[in-house]
Amino acid sequence: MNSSVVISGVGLWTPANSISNEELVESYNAWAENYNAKNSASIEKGEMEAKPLSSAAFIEKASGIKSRYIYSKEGALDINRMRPTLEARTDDQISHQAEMAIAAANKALKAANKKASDIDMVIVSCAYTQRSYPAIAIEVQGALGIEGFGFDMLVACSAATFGLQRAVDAVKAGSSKGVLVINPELTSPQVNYMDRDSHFIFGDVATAIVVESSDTCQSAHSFDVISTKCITSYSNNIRSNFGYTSRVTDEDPYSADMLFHQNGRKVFKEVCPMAADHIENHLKSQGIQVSELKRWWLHQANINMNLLISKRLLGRDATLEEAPVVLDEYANTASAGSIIAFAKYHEDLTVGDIGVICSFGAGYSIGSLILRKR
Ligand code: CO8
Repeated sequence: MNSSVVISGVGLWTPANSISNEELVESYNAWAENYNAKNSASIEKGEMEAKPLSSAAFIEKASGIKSRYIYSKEGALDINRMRPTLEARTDDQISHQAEMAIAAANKALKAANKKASDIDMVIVSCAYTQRSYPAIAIEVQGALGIEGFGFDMLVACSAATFGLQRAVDAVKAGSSKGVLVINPELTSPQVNYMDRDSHFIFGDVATAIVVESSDTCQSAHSFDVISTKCITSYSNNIRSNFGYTSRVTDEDPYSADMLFHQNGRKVFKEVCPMAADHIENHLKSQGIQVSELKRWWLHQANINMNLLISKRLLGRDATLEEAPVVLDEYANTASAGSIIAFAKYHEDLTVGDIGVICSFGAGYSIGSLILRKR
C-alpha cells in the first residue's frame, strides 16, 4: 500500500491569564481620559488630537472577540505602563517563547504517540521570534533531546500553514521522518495597548503539530494531508516595523509605527475574497467540491471575515459545527488560530471526512491544507 504524509498529533498550550474586553476597555479608557486631561490645553487649541474612547460592545460586534489569553498579565492593564512585563531571562535560562513551544510540543507528541527520537526536524513558525539567534527551534530541539535540525520561520498569520507545508514536503521527499511544527505566538509584546483600533485584537497561545509518514503513524486521530497550497501578495496594510535596525535608525522603539498597526477595513475587504478564491481553487485542484467539506478550520481574526468567506463558497452561513469559532475566547492568535480550531474540533470526524485548514493575514499571506480523516 502507498504511504501518505499524515498529521498525527496536535497540541495546544493556553496561558493561565486572560483579559476580558471589559477589563481591557476599562484600562484603555482610564489611560485615554488621563491623556486627554493632561493635554487638554493643546487639544482645545487643536494642536493635539484627543484619544477616542473604546467600547467592549464595539469590540464584540466588530470582531467577535470577548476575551484573550496573555502570557504575562502584569503591566498590561496598568495605565502608567500599557504593556506587559516579562522577566528578563539570562542566556542560561529557557527563553519565554521556547517554554511556550515546549509545552505545546509535548502535548502534540503525546497525542501522536511519539517520542523525541521519532522526530528529526523542528520548525518554530510564528509571527515574531524574541531574538534572531540561536533559533528558538534549536533551543526547543535541545530541550526535548531531538536529534536532527531545527529552524525558525516568520510568516505572520500564515506561519503555521507555511511551516506545515515545509514539513509535509520534507516527509514526502524523505529528508525527514518526523517533524514538529510549533507556533509559540507571543503577540502581546507587539500590541499597542494605547491604540483604540487595535488594542483588543491579539492574544497569546502556543500550538504544535506532528507530521510524519503513514508508515510510522500510531495515533488514534490522524489525517492524510491531501494537498497544501501557499501564496503571498505584497501589501502595506498590516505592518509591524520594529526590527534589528531600529537601534541604528534612532527611531523610538515604542512609537505606534514600530508596533502592530493596520488598515483593518482594507484588510477585511481585500483578504476575504482572496481567501475564498484560494480555498475554492485549492479544492478544485484536487477535484473536491466545497459541499464535500465537513470542517473548515479557518484563521481566527474576525468572526465576520470567517462568515463572509464561508458564505461566499457555500452560498449560506456555515454552522459552528462546520466552521468552529475559537476567537471569542482566544482573540486573534496570529498563525495559531486555525490550529487551535483544529486542536479542539477534529476528534469527532469519521474516516474519510474532509476538512481544510486555512490561514490568511499579513504579507498578505494565505496558506491551506486539505486533510482527510484516516
Ligand atoms: N471602540 C469603539 N469604537 C471603535 C473602536 C473601539 N475599540 N475601534 C474603532 N472604533 C470606531 C472607529 O473609529 C470607527 O468610527 P467612525 O465610523 O466614526 O470612523 C468605527 O468604530 C468603525 O471602525 P472600523 O471601520 O475600523 O471598524 P470595522 O468594522 O472595520 O472593524 C476591525 C475593525 C475589527 C479591525 C476589522 O476591520 C477587522 O477585523 N479587519 C481585519 C483585520 C485582520 O484580520 N487583520 C489581520 C491582522 S493579523 C496579522 O496578519 C498580523 C499577524 C501578527 C500578529 C501579531 C500582532 C501583535
